[in-house]
Amino acid sequence: MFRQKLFFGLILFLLAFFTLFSFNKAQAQELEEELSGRILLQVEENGEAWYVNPEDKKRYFMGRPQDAFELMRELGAGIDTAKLDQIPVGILNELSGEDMDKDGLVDNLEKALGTSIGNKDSDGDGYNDKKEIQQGYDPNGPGELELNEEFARSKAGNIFLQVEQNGEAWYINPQDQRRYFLGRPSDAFAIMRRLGLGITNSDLFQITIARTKSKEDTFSNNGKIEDWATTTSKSIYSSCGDPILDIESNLYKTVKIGEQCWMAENVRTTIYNDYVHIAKGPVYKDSQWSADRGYYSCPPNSSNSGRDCSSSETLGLLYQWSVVVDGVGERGERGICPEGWRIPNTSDFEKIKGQASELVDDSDYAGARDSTDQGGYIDRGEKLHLWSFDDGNVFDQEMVEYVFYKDGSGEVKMKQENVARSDGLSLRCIKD
Ligand SMILES: [Ca+2]
Ligand SMILES: [Ca+2]
Ligand SMILES: [Ca+2]
Ligand SMILES: [Ca+2]
Repeated sequence: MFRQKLFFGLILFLLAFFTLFSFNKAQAQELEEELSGRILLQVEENGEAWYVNPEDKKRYFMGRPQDAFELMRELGAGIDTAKLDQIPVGILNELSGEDMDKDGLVDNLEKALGTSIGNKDSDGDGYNDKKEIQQGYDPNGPGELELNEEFARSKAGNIFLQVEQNGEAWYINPQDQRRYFLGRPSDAFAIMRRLGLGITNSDLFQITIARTKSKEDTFSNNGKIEDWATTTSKSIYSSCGDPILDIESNLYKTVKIGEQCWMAENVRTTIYNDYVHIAKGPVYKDSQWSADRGYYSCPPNSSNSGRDCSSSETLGLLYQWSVVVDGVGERGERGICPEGWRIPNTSDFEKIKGQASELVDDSDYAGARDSTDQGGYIDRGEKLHLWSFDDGNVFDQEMVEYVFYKDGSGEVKMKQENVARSDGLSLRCIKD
């Protein structure tokens, strides 16, 4: 037994040694193939859902219910009803809406299926509509449905839109090769999650991420880009002074100080650069804040609590150290600074000494969360605490921050301090 293990271990080692790259790549391809068309739920995070599109085998982040619904429509392909009818129907309780004739099929599903919404037994053969569909019989006439299992199998994982109807969306679940009606946005989200498969981060990360068109539509739908374009006659970053976009579509003004280009606003993303959500720390004072657990916090609102994120548009969010540096310099540039931007360090800050007022204005003083006070809020409206990318007092595991404030004469000043990793501070990124 031991010998056998040793033997296999040796083979694995040799494989890994000689063909590490292709081996990993093959493994990733196998995984993509296996998970093609599946909905994946990130069990090690907060159950974030991804869809592996069978077309390109890339994973698409499903986001919120409305995002997921738009994504389905974007990735869906038109199909004739005659073709669709060849795929057996799956029925889940997640579908909401009125069921007028109380036959167990909600009205919008019946409309998509072409059965009567006002008659339990559309064809009057003594068997109700739901029963006929579940057992493979034609609810609209005599005999069985003409199902084509091979066709259903070949379309596993696809999303179809009924072109002859109103574009109703269906998902072909790879597990049972049945089609599931996606209904309204909230239904679609619930159904996709219900049919989803839990996955570890390490497996998920092997599948390439796709950037979706709807995500980009969202940018422009928010009007932020147009606003910028019209008010500043500028486009997304090409030179300093242009706005820069983060992974979550937040737009930041930029400012040139000396030779450097800085963000002129505090970072406010709630997702890392690989689309994984950053954990939100407990809202009020909580002992969890005594350690660096990779939390972000809303900035303090006017009542000095973080119960809502209403001030984040102006003040940005507060992050613990490990969020800011997550993966930076190790497994690629995960982090939260946009691509091509980095965390400023002591020498960057020292270069702008005397020009601090060019970097911050009155609306930037977000304060901080103090981990020695269980994450209580301090300095709101008075100070801006920015992370610096340096080791501070190594013995105490402290890091370096720069604190911006106004002195007695109203002049903006900046000073360096040591700070606990577990504190929640603001972040500005600087162009590489
Ligand atoms: Ca019904
Ligand atoms: Ca009916
Ligand atoms: Ca019937
Ligand atoms: Ca029938």
